Amino acid sequence: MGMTIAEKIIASHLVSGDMKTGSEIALRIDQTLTQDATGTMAYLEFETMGIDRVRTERSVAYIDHNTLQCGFENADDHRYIQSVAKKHGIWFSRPGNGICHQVHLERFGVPGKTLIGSDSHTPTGGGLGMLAFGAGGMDVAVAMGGGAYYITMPKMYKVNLTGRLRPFVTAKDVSLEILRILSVKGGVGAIIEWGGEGVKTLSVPERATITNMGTELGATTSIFPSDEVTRAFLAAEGREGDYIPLSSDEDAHYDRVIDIDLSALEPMIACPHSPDKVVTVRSIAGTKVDQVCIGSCTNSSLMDMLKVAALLKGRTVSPSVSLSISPGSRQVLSMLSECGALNDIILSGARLLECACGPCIGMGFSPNSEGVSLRTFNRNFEGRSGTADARVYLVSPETAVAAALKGVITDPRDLGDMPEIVMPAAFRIDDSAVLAPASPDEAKAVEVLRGPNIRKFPECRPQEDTLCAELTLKVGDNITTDHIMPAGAKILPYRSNIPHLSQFCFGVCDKTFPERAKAAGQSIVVGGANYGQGSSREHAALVPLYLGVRAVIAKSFARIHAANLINAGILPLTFKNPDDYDKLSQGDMLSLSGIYAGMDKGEITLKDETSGAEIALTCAFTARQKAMLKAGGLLAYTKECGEQ
Ligand code: MIC
Ligand code: SF4
Repeated sequence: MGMTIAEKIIASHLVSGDMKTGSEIALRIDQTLTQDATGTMAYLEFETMGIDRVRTERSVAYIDHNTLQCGFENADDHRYIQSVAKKHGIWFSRPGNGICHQVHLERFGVPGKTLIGSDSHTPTGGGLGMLAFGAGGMDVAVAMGGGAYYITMPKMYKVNLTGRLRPFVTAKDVSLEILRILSVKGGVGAIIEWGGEGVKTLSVPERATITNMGTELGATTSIFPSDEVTRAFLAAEGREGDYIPLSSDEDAHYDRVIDIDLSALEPMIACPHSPDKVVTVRSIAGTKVDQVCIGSCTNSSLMDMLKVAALLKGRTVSPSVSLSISPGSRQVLSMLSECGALNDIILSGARLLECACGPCIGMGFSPNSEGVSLRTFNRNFEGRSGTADARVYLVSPETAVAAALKGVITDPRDLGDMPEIVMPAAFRIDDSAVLAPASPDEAKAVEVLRGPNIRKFPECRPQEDTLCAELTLKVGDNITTDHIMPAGAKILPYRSNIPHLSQFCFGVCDKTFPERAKAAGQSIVVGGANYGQGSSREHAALVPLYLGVRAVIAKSFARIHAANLINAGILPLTFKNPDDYDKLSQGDMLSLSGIYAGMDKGEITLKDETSGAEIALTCAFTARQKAMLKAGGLLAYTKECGEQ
């Protein structure tokens, strides 16, 4: 039988395992990326592995999340990452050079290669035909050391595109449409491959918008073929030599096929507070808007920005709207400036922000209270903008501009004709903000610079055979890592300081949790379905670990978060019968005994000592995961068995 694109890349990178859906496979990783908010931890972890130089083909450290620098903390973290990168063979993308996924696509992504990044939107690289995964920092550290990346062999889904997008309908609307169809859980356990005739009509940045938001579907990753469009993009980046063609075989098998006719789509919008609450823009037109933000790793390419500039040209932003624009990279910004489009943006009254994540992760530009904010980003989780009661909607750049001009949600087709945009045949290439690592000889003399904000990560504890602990927090479905370990301008600077971060753990759900968990010494958290969706931040495991959380019991887990829990030595357990969730109450004393035997059997009985209820839990771990839990997490395991 023929193979899908993903299966071909998996087969050529398979280190161990059987490519059978549901089995554990290990992949050789060609490239890694980190960003600063997860990078400090990843490099601290890499350092403890005692390996001099990365063993990947290319590893890049980006600074793009924490660029506000309200105190010394961020600058210290940047300096640490710059020095550790120089010492260990990692390229360093300076602050201001752009958002990791945008810059990686432009300058480093290569079709057919594997990439893991300590950021959940790493699948953006799938727009170029890479097999790219978001992962926890520890997994990235291990991959930098030459170790394999372990995943469960996913199912294969195909989205078959026909037709062509009409004016004012965009790749973002395709992303929102698939979220409407599949929901934030619909991609779990699957790789989503985009194919069909319609693919040829989409540029690489448009494809990257779509693979970027595959993360919101919960998909393991998303990927496009590598074709003439890919070749043209790489050639425009001066990298035609990196091109290889990639397509699926005619008789490749897909577990599910979804058809989308691009010509039939219209502008879409995701309503608060979930990326899958999607309706047509037309259906809620007229809603008053206070703020509009354009940018993020989803929609900050040159094409996005040129369209925005053309629509803003000669017009003025509504007096009741504050509009921010953050181009995705220095390349995008310098090209906007060279062709004069930047001036059209400035003259419209827009506020120009740095080439960084910025408002997307609540680093400034929080909306007014009860404010309505339209954003071209990928996430609109409650509180993520930094304003607890804000209502955030996700839209395309075109819909964003329409709202910024009119002051109310507006179908962008009401703006008249779409100005014609001509894409330059070549991008402006200037890699001076990407610093090369020291040579192996010079590296010895490079000093790694640490500041007082860089603290040790918490000690992982080997899993014992019994656990008796209080249920210190019970939460509902679709809990995101933004609930577990919020970000934002006040908290993000402390990503390398777990003790400080711990005060904010689960702050969105229950501000009293950290104190309660600390007092309990060790405890258990209970969640609903899709627990831990969203970001790849391992802090959502390391901080609960620091607070004594030993197990999380949920109806189901998001992939990266479940891996992060195991990496940190915390037991992720699922209810065999999801209705049993209702039998547990916060404050109950829970006990598990015979954990080792349970792990071998794949099932264990939980005893609620307070109510007397007995509940069957699934603990289906692979041999490697069991060994990791027993050792006390991935780093302890790696040290113990010398695995790399
Ligand atoms: C996000 O979009 O939530 C982030 C910030 O990029 C995270 C990473 C992090 O928490 O540092 C992600 O998506 O992985
Ligand atoms: Fe940055 Fe937002 Fe993209 Fe995360 S989703 S990498 S915060 S731009």
